[in-house]
This record gives sequence, C-alpha cells and structure tokens, in this order.
Amino acid sequence: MPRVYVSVGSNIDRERNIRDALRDLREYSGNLIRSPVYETPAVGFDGDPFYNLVVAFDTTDSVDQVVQELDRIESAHGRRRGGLPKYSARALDLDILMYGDLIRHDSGMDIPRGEITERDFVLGPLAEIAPALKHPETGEAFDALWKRYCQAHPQAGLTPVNFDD
Ligand code: PH2
Ligand code: MG
Ligand code: MG
Repeated sequence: MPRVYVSVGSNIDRERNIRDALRDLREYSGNLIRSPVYETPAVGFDGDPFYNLVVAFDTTDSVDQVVQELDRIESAHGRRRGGLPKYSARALDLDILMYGDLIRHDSGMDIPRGEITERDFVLGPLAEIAPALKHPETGEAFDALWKRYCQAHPQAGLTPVNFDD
C-alpha cells in the first residue's frame, strides 16, 4: 500500500485551518503521521508568515483519488479554486509531495514535487518524519538532502510552534 506525503500550509487564520485540515486528513486516512508545525516567512511574496508541516498516510486510493480528496479538503476550508496566483496568501494549501515511489510529471501532476528539494518548509519536516526514505528520482535519503540544504542555506529559518491538535 503506497505511503503518501503531503505538504500542508496556511497563512490566513492558520491555527484553525491547519487544525481543521488535520482533522479531515485523519478522518480520510485513519493513520496520519505528522511533523511538528513550523512558522515560516512567506516565500515569493510580501505576506503574513505561514504555518507549514508535512503529513504522511498509507492509502489504497489511487493518486487521482488522493489529489481529488486534497482538493476537496482545501475547498472545504475557505480555499477558492482557480485564479489564485502561485504566490499569494492562502487559507489552506495541501500539496501532494510523493505517492509511494511514483514518478509522474504530466497532466498537472508533479510527483515527486519539485518543491521537496527547493523549500526548507517542505524538506525539513519531510526529513523529520522520513529521514531514511529515498527520493524516488535521485535515490538520496531525505536526511542527507536536508543536511546538504542547511549547509547551502545557513540562514534557513524554521521556527517550531507549539501546536496541539
Ligand atoms: N506556499 C506558497 C508560496 N509561499 N511560503 C511559505 N512560507 N509557505 C508556503 O507554504 C508557501 C509560501 C504557494 O503555495
Ligand atoms: Mg503550495
Ligand atoms: Mg497547492
């Protein structure tokens, strides 16, 4: 059964939206693993800081079904579909990072997601919950990728947040 990894972010009413998203993801998957929650400066635009984390769960659903469910949860929590510039404030953003070792970069899919190796708020939490797991395309373990990222970006700032859900 494939394990799915999902990046979770919010910078609008973030406490409530992250909590609601975790509840819905638990209800959907039954076996949610989550990283700590981090406060991170908005990347790519001037805006309020985000809460970000990464979650994982095992599923028997297809990748298309998982993406559809993530879209449904986003929409249920104030996320308007379509028309959102890539870099803008968002109530809830659920981005699928990996679906088992699937590689699929077509028809709107970017799996494994390029952001995994580009964003501290994705790679850091991912390396925490899956340190020994290997990137499906490069074969490198996420703890090694994160170590290298931190060496290359000594100013990278992930601030852990106390978050009860
Ligand atoms: N998501 C974006 C754009 N910028 N910055 C942070 N810190 N966290 C995000 O999740 C994020 C962002 C677009 O999805
Ligand atoms: Mg995103
Ligand atoms: Mg998104």
